[in-house]
Amino acid sequence: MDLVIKNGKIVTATDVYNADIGIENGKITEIGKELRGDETIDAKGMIVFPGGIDIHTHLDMPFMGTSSSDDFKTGTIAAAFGGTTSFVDFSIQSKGDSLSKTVETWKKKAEGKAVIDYGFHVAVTDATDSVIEEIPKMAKEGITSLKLFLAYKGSLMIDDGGFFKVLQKAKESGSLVMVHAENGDVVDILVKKLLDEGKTDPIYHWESRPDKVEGEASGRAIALAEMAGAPLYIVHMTCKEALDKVRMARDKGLPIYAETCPQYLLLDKERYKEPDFGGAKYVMSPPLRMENDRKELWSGLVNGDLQVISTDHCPFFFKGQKDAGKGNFAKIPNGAPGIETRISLIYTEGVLKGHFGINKFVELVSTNPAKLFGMFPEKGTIAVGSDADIVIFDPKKEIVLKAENLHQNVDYTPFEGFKVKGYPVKTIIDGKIIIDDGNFTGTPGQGKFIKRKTFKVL
Ligand code: DUC
Ligand code: ZN
Ligand code: ZN
Repeated sequence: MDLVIKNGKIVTATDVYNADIGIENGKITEIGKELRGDETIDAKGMIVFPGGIDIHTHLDMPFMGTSSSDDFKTGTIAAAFGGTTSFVDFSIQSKGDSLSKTVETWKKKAEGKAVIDYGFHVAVTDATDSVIEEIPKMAKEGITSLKLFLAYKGSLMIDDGGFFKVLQKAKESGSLVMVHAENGDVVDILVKKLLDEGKTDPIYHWESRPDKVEGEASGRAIALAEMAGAPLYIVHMTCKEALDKVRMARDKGLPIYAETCPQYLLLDKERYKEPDFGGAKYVMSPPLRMENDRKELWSGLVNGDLQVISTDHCPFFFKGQKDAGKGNFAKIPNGAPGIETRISLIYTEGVLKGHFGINKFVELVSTNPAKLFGMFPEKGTIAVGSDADIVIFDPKKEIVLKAENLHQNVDYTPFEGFKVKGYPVKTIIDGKIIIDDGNFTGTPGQGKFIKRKTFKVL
């Protein structure tokens, strides 16, 4: 065997046990006792779990007059430091472009740069008949999820007719439709009203996107999916108003899924009041919510109404990018970084603070994303035959998160000063150690495109 991980405690979504893992040609070939290989890692005292899978990222994305600041090299190195070994990024259709061209554009961004494995969703912003007809071809090429925005009027937003047509075709093709659920028409009116009243600070971003805007759009998206007989995945859920819609749908037995992100679990709207334009760091859509919403999200994870924790990693520099919105909150590029901090934050805040156990943690950050997005069982678990994408995690390692110590290409983290206990010390991708006790040992371009399978119910 090429590599053996010895003496670790293996954790999957279902099991916890002590065993060695044998790896050959990038795959797990044996799990047992007393295994021997050319190279050995002693994982005594460590937790060994399947690499994190982040199915919601925006690397090198043109948006709001600028581009997200991590490209496929910096963003994936940061991901690997944080224990994420695969991700699915959003390729976003420019109006007039075909879906094939869209995905090709994003593949070029990744090639030669990504250090972890990657897939793409395709975001449909212009649902013409020819674009709808491309959906089955996309699915055959491994692009088995589509994204629609019900917000960002005048740029990314799609109308209900376009949304419905995509849902119908996706169902036929075995693809999963993902939706950014905020009512873009209402947001547009509220933004104009606030600006007319001279309300320009970052806090008014929050006021322009109330929780009912998300609740309404979530309920509408679910109703359209039900009418099309299609499954639906709602991204970055933030609040009770929206979660209640998912709860009702799932109680009816509908295949409705939703994710949340660390920022919505751990931060709230008070952040928008940070002085010196500091609130701009948290300008993302949907916005941070109230304390009670955070509680509801934790309970949604525990009860299974939310199945995934992803990041919506979409970084912009505070100095040089976010400041485009000084004097007009609507010009602050929406988004925040998080690809590097997800795993450790959720272990600390979710497992150590007693919200859920370690199997559930693995399920939320790796196994469920792999299952819902057509990557299981090659990814998302530790089993014979699976890809050797593995994290060796020191449960005793304590770190205070600071932007200056992270690898994301951005000058802040929304989690500055958060104390975490438990941190990845080695990250293995395809059987290769690419993070080795704080050092990057991988090669840009080693990450491979993941041709994903069609959708299966969870
Ligand atoms: N929300 C963000 O905050 N950034 C990128 C896109 C999105 O929907
Ligand atoms: Zn979104
Ligand atoms: Zn997003």
